[in-house]
Amino acid sequence: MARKTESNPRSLEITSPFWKAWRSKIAKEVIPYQWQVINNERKIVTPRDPGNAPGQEQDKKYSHAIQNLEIAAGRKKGQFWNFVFQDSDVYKWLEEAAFSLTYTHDKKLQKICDWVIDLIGDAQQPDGYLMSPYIIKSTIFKNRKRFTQIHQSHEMYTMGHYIEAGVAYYNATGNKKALKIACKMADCINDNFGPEKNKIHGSDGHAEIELALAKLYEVTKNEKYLKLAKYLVEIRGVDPHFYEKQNNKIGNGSTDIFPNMRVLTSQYTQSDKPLNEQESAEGHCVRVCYLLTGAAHVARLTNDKKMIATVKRLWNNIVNKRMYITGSVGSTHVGEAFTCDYDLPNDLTYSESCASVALTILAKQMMEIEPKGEYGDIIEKELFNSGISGIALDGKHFYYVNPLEADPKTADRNPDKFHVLLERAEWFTCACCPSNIARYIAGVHRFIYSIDETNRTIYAHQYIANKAVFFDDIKVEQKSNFPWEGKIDFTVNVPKNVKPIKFVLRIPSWSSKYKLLVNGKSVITKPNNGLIYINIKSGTYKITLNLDMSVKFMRAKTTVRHDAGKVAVMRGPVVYAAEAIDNKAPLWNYRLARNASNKAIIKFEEKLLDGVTTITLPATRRVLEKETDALYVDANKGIKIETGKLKLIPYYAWANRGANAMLVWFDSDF
Ligand code: FUB
Ligand code: ZN
Repeated sequence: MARKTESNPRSLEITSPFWKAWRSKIAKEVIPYQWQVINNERKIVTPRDPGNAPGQEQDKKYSHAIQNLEIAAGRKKGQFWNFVFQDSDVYKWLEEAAFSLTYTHDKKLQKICDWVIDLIGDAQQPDGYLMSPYIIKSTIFKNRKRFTQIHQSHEMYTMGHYIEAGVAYYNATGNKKALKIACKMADCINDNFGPEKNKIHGSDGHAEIELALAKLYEVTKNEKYLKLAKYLVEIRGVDPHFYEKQNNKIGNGSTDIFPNMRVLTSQYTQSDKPLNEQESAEGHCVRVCYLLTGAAHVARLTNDKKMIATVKRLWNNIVNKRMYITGSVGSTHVGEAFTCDYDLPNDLTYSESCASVALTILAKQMMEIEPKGEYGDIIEKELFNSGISGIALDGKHFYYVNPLEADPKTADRNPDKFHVLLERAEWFTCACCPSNIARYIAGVHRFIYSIDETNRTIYAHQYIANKAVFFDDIKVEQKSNFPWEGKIDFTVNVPKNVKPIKFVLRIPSWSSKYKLLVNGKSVITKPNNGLIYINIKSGTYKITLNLDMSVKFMRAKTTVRHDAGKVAVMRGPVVYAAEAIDNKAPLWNYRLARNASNKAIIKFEEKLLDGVTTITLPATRRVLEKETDALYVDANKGIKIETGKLKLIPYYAWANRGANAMLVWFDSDF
């Protein structure tokens, strides 16, 4: 059966000033920094940990990630340290390095990566298995057999991350060993999991392997991997007590990998029922979004209509009812999870960086199923907001949790906010986010285009300036200073003797007004599902799209309690925030009048926060009352109001100038 597989531009060079700067920061600052951390060359200071606490002693000063693999490979002696999925920090670093090599061609880095591949190859067991704690067998892993507590072990999650890295490294450098290791791992999982009687009938407590196997299929075209991915998507929840039964065989929980995990419901791991029966996105956000990414990918490849409908249903639930305006998800730190529709607290949110990465890759898979503008809209929302708020401008500090409201006074005193940091941290003991954000930015090229070669259609989903070459030597150049300016210039060249193509542009949902010129002539056409289709015959076409970059006040649906009566400010895809460093605290006393957006002063400040466009708005402010004033007063007594200004910066850039209050939603008269 013909499969709708992914196709990529033959080459792509990002020229966008915004993304070029970010990607160069990843190459110059982030990759070397993270390498030092995972290779124990740098002592780290980790903050209070928001995630699950493991049932073993941790070394909070060093990562040990490379060292664990060295011990597993027999190159060094010692015990296993830190989180059970510590190996995945190496794999995500390897993937970010692989993506960076496509634009830096840095031979020195490639040498380190080759060394890492050899190390991984040495640590891998003859049957393909690799998970260092289970190979080293120290601490709580001493008498543990592999795959006996997959609720908590992350074995397939971790190997999935390697498979992704192996595929990326093979694609970037042609290193066959990297791919061979990935295939051996997948073979090992295939030998242990599947419908056959002698195999285990469950999937990892943390989805990831499904999407990784689908990727491995795309590069190898080996049907075995696709079949296994499908099996692992579908087996979850078939027996809702599967994990419980496995856990009970291990003991009463006192020696668990994560002793607190047993009390969580099966919804936490999306295993209360089969995916096709699930009506809403429940449980741990990253798990949900990774699972749906894998499910969407497999469903497209196998043309599984029922699963496509399931993924769409859950996608709609997430983006229409459970997502913050910045694109982040996860309303509670308890279980790092979704709660219920429209429960979107701005200060207590979890909004994990990994969940934003996960929602972006889910959107990418949705877009591959059906090229609608809404998927590109969400990718753009993530990219310019919660996706990059997880990393500091210095490239060496990271957020795990991305709140939309922060207050230094309560941050340290209110235990409900223990997970919210006012400044990004050097690292985390549970370090899933730092390398996830870095691989995301280094791999941003993946989100720009999708291609339907059969129908000779090229979709430009993102306005990230680039030069790309497609099938039949079709060349596209995109020039812009987005997101600060809304003029996007395309040059599309289709060689002579080549059949015509369709070139498709997304009209972002925030830009209902726009102007489109094709070869100087104005084109007036209504977008179809957020997309405009342009027929291109051979020759060179000049296309100019002018998007509406006016300042917009956004409100939430009236079902959202936390944002009632408030507005958030956006310009283009960028959500803005106020910080106390620019404005008189407390920020919650500011009020934006309905017409204030028309009086906005928009300024590109080159020296501020690596160069950002700021917005200054006329605002009123409730005067801060004295300590001696009564706590509650008759409202008829009125309140003193002063007029002033509110200065806003892009949300992603907050907390780069020391700890201070921050706010996204402001009182208004809407
Ligand atoms: O369990 C692996 C990762 O650690 C999850 O994706 C994060 O939420 C953190 O708990
Ligand atoms: Zn994370």
